[in-house]
Amino acid sequence: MSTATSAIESVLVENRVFPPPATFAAQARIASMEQYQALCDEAERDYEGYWARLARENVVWSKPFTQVLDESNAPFFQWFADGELNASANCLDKHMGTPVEHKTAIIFEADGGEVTKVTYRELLERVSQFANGLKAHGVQKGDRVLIYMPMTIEGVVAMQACARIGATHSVVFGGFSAKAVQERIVDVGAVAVITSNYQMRGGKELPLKSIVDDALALGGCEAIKNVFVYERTPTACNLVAGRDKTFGELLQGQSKECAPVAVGAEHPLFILYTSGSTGKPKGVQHATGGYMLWAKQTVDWTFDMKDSDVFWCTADIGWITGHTYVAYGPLAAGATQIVFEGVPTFPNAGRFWQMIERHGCTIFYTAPTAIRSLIKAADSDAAVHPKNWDLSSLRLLGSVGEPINPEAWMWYHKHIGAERCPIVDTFWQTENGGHMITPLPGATPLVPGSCTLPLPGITAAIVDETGNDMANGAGGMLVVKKPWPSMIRNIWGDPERFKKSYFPEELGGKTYLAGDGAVRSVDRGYFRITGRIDDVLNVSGHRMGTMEIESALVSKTDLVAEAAVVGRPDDLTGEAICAFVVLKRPVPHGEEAKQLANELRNWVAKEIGPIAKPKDIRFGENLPKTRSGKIMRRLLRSIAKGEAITQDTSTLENPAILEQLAKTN
Ligand code: 6R9
Repeated sequence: MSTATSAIESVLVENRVFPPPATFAAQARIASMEQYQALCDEAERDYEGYWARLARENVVWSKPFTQVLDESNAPFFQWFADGELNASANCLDKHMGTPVEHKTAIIFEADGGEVTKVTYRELLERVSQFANGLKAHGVQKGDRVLIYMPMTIEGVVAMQACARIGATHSVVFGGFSAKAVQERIVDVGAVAVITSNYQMRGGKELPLKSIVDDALALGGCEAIKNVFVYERTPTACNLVAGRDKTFGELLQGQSKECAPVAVGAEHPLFILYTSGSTGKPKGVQHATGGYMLWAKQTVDWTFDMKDSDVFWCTADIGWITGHTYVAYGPLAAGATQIVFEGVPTFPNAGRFWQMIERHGCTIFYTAPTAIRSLIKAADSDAAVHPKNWDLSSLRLLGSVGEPINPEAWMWYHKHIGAERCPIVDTFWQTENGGHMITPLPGATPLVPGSCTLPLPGITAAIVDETGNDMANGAGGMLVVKKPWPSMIRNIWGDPERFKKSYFPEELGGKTYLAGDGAVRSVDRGYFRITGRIDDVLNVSGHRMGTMEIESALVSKTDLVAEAAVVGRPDDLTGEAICAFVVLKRPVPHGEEAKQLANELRNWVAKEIGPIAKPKDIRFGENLPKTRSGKIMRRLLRSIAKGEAITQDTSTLENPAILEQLAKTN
């Protein structure tokens, strides 16, 4: 926590304010700041009563709860613990017999442009059939299932089918390596893997199944009894007799009806791995009841979802945003949504805009890194500028994953939103389950670069190292003072780490520590996130632990003696990964340095995944260390940025090393 102060920046002077357009407010669920305030007041007056009301309104309970918040084993909080429900029934069954039954649930656009649509009824049948297939292969309530799938309807079906039978899914993003898949299989104790032969990205057929094969061959995965393989493309893949079954075999003869299994509200719906500041990725465990409540409620509030909307969240199901705002929330809200398999730049950087036009998208939710890369593309090639497409169907825009810089915000507002669509800059984390701090599009006046105010009931605050509230204008650590229903329940298999990471003793042991720095504006008290205060980087909206990358580098034992990884600001990706490496051989230069840097990049891609490849690798004969042997990361951060070192270096054991590292090899 001592690094908190380093992230504190001066208050952004941002005078532009964009009140909600009158036409938007006129039809919005929450249509004024008075209505917002009334909800905040309700939560403050009767915290449990407020959440109980929302839980009754947003969730279909097969057994109603009588308890609301249980703090007896804090910070292992429980919500609605004696209630029972099924997440899949809350997304599908509840719409049967209503006008939503025959409404389009998913408009799927494949990488190559083919479009497939499914209605809620069809989706229910596919999920049920899949669930029956899983049961027939011995997958049971409480089992963990690892999902390693491309963005497809089948990916959503696989998640929903697990939820339907009470199995806990753990989705791994398709960009992770065999080693990363294996570590997650072992940590989560999975009994089955659901994967695809290939995935299509940018016109290329990329293997997934063979990565699963490699993962299983790494050992420790003996609990895996079945690997179910979606045949996304006609290209054959290796199938191990007895263990591997195609989806055709899985679904063969299975009924399209399957009664949803009621689970307790605290039953783990999923475990999703995310990077932390130390050690291995953490398995973030979410509970069924509280998560479903917030997934549904935030879709209605933040996105003001209407029956006529065509919603598009571009996040992959391998990330939390793809869980809450693709696989669960929009379905629970009965929305029509677009699911996209491909990448924003294929066949060209106009793809997103073309798809918005083609499908009449009304609400578009993406990451700042995508916006920045499409701005760059539009600036250099008029043919992919959004003005070439009719974007008039849009009524609301959203941003997620990292701070959005005011320039990108303004471009998004002008060129995509035609100065007509509010932008919801939604701050939240894997651990939060759903939106935490975000504008409400019909109520909140917007300020570019600010996620504005916490949702009603979310007790976000900014404090110093001992938990004292900071005045507006003074930066500090972002915390949430009271538990909320969709919060992380545990780190799978590591309760001690859970307590230490999120509920530190210094803050009293019950306050949730987000790991981000933040500051509230003097005039409005609006929150602005200043970035992580721990050793977590945010590269293109993907969370990466510096320690994780360091461990990957030093595991190349024939070459690497020591490594330190820091982030530096990057115009496109937000942050870029910089590695400082000490080799077990003399410091290389020129071609040799380039070639070794590439070798190390590929090594990291193999150990973690291509998303973790360092952008810069610098070699030195040592790292800057204190006399007690601690690596001085703040100096490395300055070097990575290309800044002159102005900090005090008198405690350094080896000050000469700074000069060497500052030179590129
Ligand atoms: C949903 C998601 C969480 C970290 C979080 C913060 C950053 C996310 C943000 C934002 C500023 C926003 N972050 N949304 N920073 N403004 N609107 O991204 O979850 O992958 O766990 O990342 O992302 O640093 O701590 P996750």
